[in-house]
Amino acid sequence: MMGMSSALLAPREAPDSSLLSILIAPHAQLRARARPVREGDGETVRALLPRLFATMYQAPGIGLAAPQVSVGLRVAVVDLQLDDTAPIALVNPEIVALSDELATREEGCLSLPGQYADVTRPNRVRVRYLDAAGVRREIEAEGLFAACLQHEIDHLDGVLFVDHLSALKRNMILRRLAKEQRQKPK
Ligand code: GNR
Ligand code: NI
Repeated sequence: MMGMSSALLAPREAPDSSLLSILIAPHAQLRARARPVREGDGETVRALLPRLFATMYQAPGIGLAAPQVSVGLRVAVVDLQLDDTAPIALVNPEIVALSDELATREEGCLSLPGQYADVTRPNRVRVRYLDAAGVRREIEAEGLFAACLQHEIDHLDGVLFVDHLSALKRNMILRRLAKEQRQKPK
């Protein structure tokens, strides 16, 4: 109905100014190596983390890395949004161990919207990082959680999930994405 902006004439929501815009491939900033967070970056990181979470939830996604929102720092957030999982902020994350056991699962990426492919990675991973308070932590993850951590840390190194595919599949996905972005200019 004309003028029926949302359920029961609720006021139109204001745009959320904390949302950051997500870069879409191929963008050079998605291929750059992010630099480590250092002491002087505390305020930048404190301001960035809530915006990364808000942007990830709005997307919606289960992870988001700073380079995807044009910030070249080694920062990412992950929230699988399942029953027994908690949101996690990762500053300067490092993979300290990977399992020999591999797992294949379908991945997507907010920087390659609408594109999905089966990616094979180690099924378990151990990651060392600083949390939002700057406390050094280590986590062990498996399954989807492990895939997501590897996917986010890849972003910090300029790597996208399609880089784990054959050149044929990678190019097919990148061409399809380019075509879809052309059809739907924003
Ligand atoms: O939302 C996302 N889903 C996902 C599924 C399987 C493996 C990794 C991911 S991460 C992705 C969000 C994203 O692009 N993070 O960088
Ligand atoms: Ni991604």
